Parts: sequence; C-alpha cells; structure tokens
Amino acid sequence: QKSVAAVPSPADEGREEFRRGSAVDALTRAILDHLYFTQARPLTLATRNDWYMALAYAVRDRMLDDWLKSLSHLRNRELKIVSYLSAEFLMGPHLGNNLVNLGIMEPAREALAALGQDLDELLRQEEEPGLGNGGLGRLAACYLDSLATLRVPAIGYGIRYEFGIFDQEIRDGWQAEKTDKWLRLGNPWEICRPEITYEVKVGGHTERFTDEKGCVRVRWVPNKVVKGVAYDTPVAGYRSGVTDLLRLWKSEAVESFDFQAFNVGDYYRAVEAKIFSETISKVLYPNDEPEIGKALRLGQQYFFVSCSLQDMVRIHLLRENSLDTFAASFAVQLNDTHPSIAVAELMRLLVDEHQFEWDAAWQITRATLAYTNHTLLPEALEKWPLPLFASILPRHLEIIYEINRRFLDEVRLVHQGDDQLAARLSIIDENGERYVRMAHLASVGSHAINGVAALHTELLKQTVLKDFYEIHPELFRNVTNGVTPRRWMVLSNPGLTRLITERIGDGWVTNPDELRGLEPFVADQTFQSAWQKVKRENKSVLAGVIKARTGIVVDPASLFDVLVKRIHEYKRQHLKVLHIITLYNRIKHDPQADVTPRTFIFGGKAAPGYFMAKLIIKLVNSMGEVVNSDPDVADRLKVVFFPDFNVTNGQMVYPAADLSEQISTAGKEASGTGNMKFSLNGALTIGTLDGANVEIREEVGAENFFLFGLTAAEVSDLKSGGYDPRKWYGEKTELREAIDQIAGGLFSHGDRGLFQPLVEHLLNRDDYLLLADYQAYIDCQDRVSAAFRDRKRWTEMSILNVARMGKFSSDRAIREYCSDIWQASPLPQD
Ligand code: CR1
Repeated sequence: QKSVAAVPSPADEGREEFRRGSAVDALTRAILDHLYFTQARPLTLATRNDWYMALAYAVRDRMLDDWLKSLSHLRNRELKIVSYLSAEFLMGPHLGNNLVNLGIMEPAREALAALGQDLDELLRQEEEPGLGNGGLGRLAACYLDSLATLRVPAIGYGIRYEFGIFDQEIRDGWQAEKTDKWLRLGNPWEICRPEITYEVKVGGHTERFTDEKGCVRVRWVPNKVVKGVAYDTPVAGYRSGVTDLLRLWKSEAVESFDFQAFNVGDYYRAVEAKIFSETISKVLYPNDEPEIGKALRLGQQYFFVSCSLQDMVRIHLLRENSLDTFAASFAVQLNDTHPSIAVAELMRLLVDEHQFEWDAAWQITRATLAYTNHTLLPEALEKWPLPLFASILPRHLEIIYEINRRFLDEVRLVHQGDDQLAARLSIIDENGERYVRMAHLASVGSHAINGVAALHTELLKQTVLKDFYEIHPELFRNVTNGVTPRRWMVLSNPGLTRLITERIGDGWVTNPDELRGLEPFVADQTFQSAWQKVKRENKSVLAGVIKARTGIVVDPASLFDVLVKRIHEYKRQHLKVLHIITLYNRIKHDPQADVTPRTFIFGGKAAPGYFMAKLIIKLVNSMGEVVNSDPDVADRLKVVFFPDFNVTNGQMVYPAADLSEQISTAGKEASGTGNMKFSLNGALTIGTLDGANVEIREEVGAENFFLFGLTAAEVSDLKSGGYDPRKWYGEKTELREAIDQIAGGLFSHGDRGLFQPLVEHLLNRDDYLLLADYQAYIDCQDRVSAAFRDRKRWTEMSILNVARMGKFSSDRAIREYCSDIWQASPLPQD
C-alpha cells in the first residue's frame, strides 16, 4: 500500500497559490488530483504510466500562466513573432526539461517520494517524441528552448507525425527497424485545438477567370482537400517567465468534401479519402540527408507549410486589418529546404486569396522569409521532378515559373548575354529530366541566407550557392549552430552542474561565457579530483546501462571513446573501425603491447534504405564480437554498439564520454552539434577541420583538441588530382592488414562476401578519403592514448574545454538570428 501521508489538509485547498503553486504540498495534491480526475485511477491500481501522466499534467498546469500570457502577446501588433518552420522537431523527453526550466525538480521529487514514487523511474517512463532524424531536428528543439529563455515570442511549426523515427534494434548484428508508436500511451504535453484547422488543397488544375474588378485571376481547382488540425505543446523558457508554442499539424479528412463530392452512399470511397488524408502526417521519412523524390514527402512539406502560413495570416489579421504589414508581424525561418514551398505558398495566399498585386506580394514574401542551408551534399539537395510537382501543386508550379521568369530577367539585365549564368541560377533545372530546385526557390524568395558554421558558410558561397553569392553577396551570413546548456548540461549532467555551480554560481546556465570562471581552478587538486569523480560516476551509470542493453561488461576506468551520430559514410564510422582493428592487431602481434584500455561506444541509426550504412553497423558488431571475446585482448579493448541512439540515450552518453569522435571528411559535415554536447560535458575531441570543429578548436585552444587529417581544400585538391586509394593501401602496412582481414572474413566467420561491397568501395573509390586520412588518424589516436595516461593533464584539458564552450550555446545563436536576420526583440520583463 502506498503511503499518502503527505496529502495536504483541506484547509489549504481553496488558496490560489496552492492550486497553481509549486510547493511540495501543492504538487502532491495536484498529482493526486490528476491521478483521480484525469487518469481515473484509484491509488491501488495506478500503474507507473498513470503516475507519469499525473505528474506530467501537474507540471503542464504550472506552465499555463506563462503560456496563456504568451499566447495573448500574439495579438500585440508591436511584437514580432519568430516563426520557425521545420519538418522536424526532435524535442526529447519533455518532463525532465520542464522540471529544470520551471525550477521544480526538487519539489517534484519530494512530492513523489511522499507518495511512494521515484521521480527517476517516472522520468524513464516517458517515450520521447522522435519527430526528427538527427542534427537538424534537434537544432530546431534547442532553438525553441533558447527563444523562450530569451523571451522572444515564437512559434515552432511542424508536423505531428503519428510515427516518428523508427526504434532501432540490433539482431544478429544488423539494424532492425521497429515502428515508433510514441502516442500509444497518450501524450500529456499536447493540447489539441480542434477549432484551429485549415484546409489544404492537393492536385487538380488551375482556371483563369475575370473578377468583379475586371482583373484576370487564377483559381485552383484541386482534386483533393485535406484538413490540418493544430496540436499545441508549450515550450517553457529557463526561468524566464515566457513559454513559447510548438504547433504541430495532424492531417485529417475534410468530411464535407468526402461526403458531398462523392456519390452519396459511396461509403468506401469516402473512407478511402479519409485514409489518404490521414496518411500525410502518418510517418516521418527516416532519411537524414539523402533525398528521394517521393510524392508523399512533397505532400507533407506543402501540408505543414500551408497550414502554418494560413495560421500566421489569421494571427496577423487579429492584429491588423491588412496584410500589407505581414512582414512586421512574422519573421519566418525556413529550416533547410523542406519548407521552401513557403515561397510559392505565401505568394499564392497573397495574390490568389487576398488579391495582392504581384510586386507587392513579392516584396512581403521576401521581407518575411529567410533560409538556413544545412548541407552541401549533392544528394541531399532537394529537387522535385516537374511532372510530379505539377501533379501535386499545379498552381505553385505556375507561380514558380513566374518568380523564375522575373528573377532571370533581372539577372540577364545585369549580366547580359551570360546564358550559362542564368541556366545555373534558374529555379528549374533544365538538364535532362527537368526539376524544381528547392534550394534555388528558397534563395530567391528570402532576404537572408545562412550556413550553420563558419567553414560551411564559406563553402556554401564557393560551391552550392556560388552564383547567388556572386550576384547578391549581401544576402549571406553565417550563424554557427549552438546547443542548449539546459538540456545538455543541467538536465543530463547534474553532477557536473552541481560541481560547477558550487565554484562559480549558476549564472552560466543562461550566460555560459561565465564558464570561463572555471579557468582559475584548472590546476586546483581538489577541484580536479571532484571533476574526475563526476566523470567516473557518469561512466559507471553508462556502464550499467550498457550491461543491461547489450550484455557487454565495460570498465569505467578505461577511456570511453564515443562515436554517436547518424550512420553515414561521410561521417566515417568505418574509419573508427579501422582504428580498432589496428589496435587489435597490435595486441595480436604482441600480446604484451602497452595499449591504453579503451571502451569504444558506437551509436546511431542508418536510413532503412541505405545499404552501406547498414553494412557498417553490421561490421561494427561483427568486429566487436571478435575483439571482445579474444582472450589475448584481455578486456583491454571493448566494442559496444549502443542500440537506438536518440535524445534520451544521448543524455546518458555525452556526460560519460572521455573522447568525442568528430571524424567526418573535411568539408562534408555542415556543422555538427553533438561535437558541442560532448565538449560541454568535458570530453576531449579528436576531429578533422570540419564544420563547427574548426570553431570549437579555436575556442578551446589547439593544445586542448586532437586535430588530424586533410583540410577541405586538400580534400578537393586530392580529388581533382585523381585520387587513388590503392596507393595508400599499398603503402601502409597496418591499413592493408586491417582491410585484408575484413575482406578475408576474419570478422564474418570466414564469409568473404559479407563485407565485400564495403571493401570494394574503399579500394576503388573511397569517396570519403578514409585511406588518405588513415595514418594521420592512427597517429593522432596514439597521442590521445598517451595523453589519457597523464590524468592530471587530461583533467586540465577537460576543464578547459568546458570553461571555453560558451560560444556554442544556442542562446548565442538565437541572439544572432534575432539581430542579423529576424529583427525580433525579447518581450519586456513584466
Ligand atoms: C548537418 O549534417 C548540422 C545539422 C544542423 C545537418 C549537420 O552537420 O549540424 O544539419 N544537415 O544544422 C541536415 O540534416 C538536411 O541536412
């Protein structure tokens, strides 16, 4: 029987601060009330999920005052609203973050303890909303946290996927995908708004007609209409008094359409229409970077963009009676090209639905929209075949043609006779099969274009958007990514948070430049041992989880060498494999060899259709089996593939890492954000000069960063000079041995076929230059091994990494977006 000793007395219950407050007794009452009135459960029958739900509702209630205040600001014409359009929001579990941001972790823990419940168990009960693939979706979530913390009015708009990113299981070393049924047990954080709905047209054709003023206008006659319904989730700032809004759209059938347009009584067709409608928000596409021309994907993009823009128009018209000033109400950020159909949709809304003249509409559109590019990989640059595009969005294609015609006219006026330039800039790719290039649409329709790290922005200007940069350099800026220290430190690393706060106070949580205050303590003995103790405890916790999930026993005293991120050839998980095999061989050749004991932890999902990535997962596991069970190794090397890497698991992994692997081929990783989370938690980085690694190294100091490998310029020179991986294979003995072993079946029970595609690719193409970077990587890892043995020096480096990570707070990034791109300001303190 649970103890209910802490149930407050009836005398308290009428008081307002009691109902809304966060004192222990008020929380206790609120949890019990939700258990009874919302979950309809007597104490004796309450499951862990019932307790979780009751607690979550009690916490959500405590967000409402600020939230409703923020929602009322939406009507204040003086306040510009940031509208972050993103096909992905990888929010991570809400409960812990909300407890941190509201500052009620401890009272909640006490209230539950009095009820015989353990807060940590309930935190583990939450199934995270995996509405994103990786960095891009997680960045959107960090940015919402910072917007609310900085008191900037903001709405994140996206899709309420019924199934998010698949759950990953490892079976026989291979990845197996399982449907992510995250809504199965209910979602206490969202509030459905059945009254906020919009219709979205699909397909059909367009017609010209003359309106009552004698103007020729266009009408879009769709062959389908679906309805988007708003689901709202509050996003609390860190003790800022502001709670922003995440509004996700679920697609549903429009009943009037189904039942009237079809033959009366044609029930099955009506049901079919319903199925089509509900399919749109059914599932997240699990591709991290490469794009595929799938009609449903374009349908999803248009669906959420159209609902969101219609919603903004409605909100604006609550403030003003004309759309002329729309750009003063909203700053709309396009998170990559996924929402770039917004350029054509906003034009359509203004011109077709609100009778604007083209030029005026265009001016509003460009003043409102801005575009962030997140990748240079050619296979990730979205383009849609014209026939497919026309069949789904016939009116938008016309609008895009008109935008393009006017844009190219301007180009030709300035660069007379340069037809090549016009062809390269065109929104329509005319080479071979014709396509709509979404990055061009986004660039033409935006008043600002930014990359996500200094190097990435430079490369963007030199390669993918070179021509745009040459004609309009003033549109380009860099905003280096950032991560929120609330989730990625305060919540996930309470031990380090406590230690730091004891020394320098807690100002760093919102002003992480204050972490510099740790520098005077780097050499302090007591501080160093406290620092080591925290890391050691985090490693022990992770070791326990690894044991439970994989059965593998790892030693928390060994160097935790971690590579977690999506599996992709450019991220080079297989370079890490070559390193491990090299160490293994050194031990095999000399069982007494002096190797620094290491635990290699891999984690990450592969796109289900990405064969090579899935083969890499299999290789990690197969190689791990051999290494882990070899008596000669004697536990000095342990290889772990941690299944189902997601936000929840990340929160355990980053704080436990000693070494952060950021080993992408230079020029390929736009920024990375995992690199920041590791460093913030005191891991040292081994990395190439890629993405934000460059800036991390600048900040923490070259002497506190393990750099190796070719630079982006060297990579491109090497490639244009005709790269031959076999040359490296021929020259490097350890490399050759490792590759031969993979090919020869050492890790596949003698099966020479299994890893052949991977070996063939490395020897014949090696697009990502593993062989060229191999030796530099191995040598650098040898320096890491030596450095780890000098515990004092290593600890100093670790402290300095944390002390100098201030720049990589998402608060800094959001301030830059606010001032350089959005012209948005914080709400005044009330
Ligand atoms: C990039 O690959 C970056 C994130 C967030 C990813 C990664 O380096 O940190 O975006 N790009 O900016 C991406 O997902 C579709 O492109």
